Amino acid sequence: MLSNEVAALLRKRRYSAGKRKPKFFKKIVKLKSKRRNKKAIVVVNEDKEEEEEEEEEEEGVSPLVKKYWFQRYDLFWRYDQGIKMDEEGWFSVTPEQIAIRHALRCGGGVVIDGFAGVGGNAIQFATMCHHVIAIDIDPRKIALAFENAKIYGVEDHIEFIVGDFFQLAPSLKGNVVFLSPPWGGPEYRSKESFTLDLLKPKNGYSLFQVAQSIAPNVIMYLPRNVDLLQVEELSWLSSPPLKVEIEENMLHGRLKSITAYFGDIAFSDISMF
Ligand code: MGP
Ligand code: SAH
Repeated sequence: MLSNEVAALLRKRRYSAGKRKPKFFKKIVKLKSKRRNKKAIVVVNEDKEEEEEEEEEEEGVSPLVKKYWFQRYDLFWRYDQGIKMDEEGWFSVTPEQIAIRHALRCGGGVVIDGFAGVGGNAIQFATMCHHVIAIDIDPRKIALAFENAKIYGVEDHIEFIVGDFFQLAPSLKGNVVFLSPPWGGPEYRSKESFTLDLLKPKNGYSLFQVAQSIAPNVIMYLPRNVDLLQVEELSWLSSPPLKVEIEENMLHGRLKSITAYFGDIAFSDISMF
């Protein structure tokens, strides 16, 4: 059903664009059906010159962003309705199905998204009728998140704040703090084991302790190669130790990332508040 709808969207785009050659359309459909077994790039390279020309012309994507652009409907199902990203947004945004899962787990109340980026998570929290406080240090990210939230019709459910999460923390209170900080770029994958000191702008221990001062429940979105023992140890930073649940986020049969739930939200069903 998903792939039919994507194909329909692509068809619609092709017809409305008018200038597209049927060949391009055919290639993209082929790409959609093959991308899960990683043959997508091979298909594109059959006619690399034309494909790159089309992408640059229509999307302005850089080589770094290209692979994420191919995943655009996984990132935002409504991508074609005007979703806007910057480079960091492309490689950091939480894929929509994973963000929905996070939002379902919260159940209700006030959710503080301390590192909101272009809004991938904040939008889904708001869609589930939570009151959301979305913070990002980069004003451009907040502007993009606001525009993207409008596409999902949830901009009025989100309080957007430009600021440093660590500086704002003493003035914040909520039910859940959601943390998806920078991991140091896509190079995070080169580490055999991603230790919590590699998180930016502060290490995972400081980050977790600050979050705990705001809310009894903390969710951390982490690299798939994160040191799981260290993640579990975070729960020992409070007394008595918090419950902790670690979830592997699979997308199209591949491990994308890890989510750790701390507090009563761990092992909870969807309506805890
Ligand atoms: P990825 O490993 O860069 O992509 O990021 P992919 O497609 O799994 O790469 P492949 O070549 O191994 O197939 C996977 C997911 O991690 C992204 O979709 C983001 O949700 C998340 N992510 C990646 N980075 C670099 C960050 C980051 O710095 N911060 C946050 N919060 N999330 C990130
Ligand atoms: N979950 C987001 C992606 C977050 S990427 C999404 O789905 O769209 C991490 C974000 O943290 C970046 O946008 C970066 O600007 C922001 N950031 C970095 N340092 C910060 C700080 N000290 N306070 C708040 N935001 C910060």
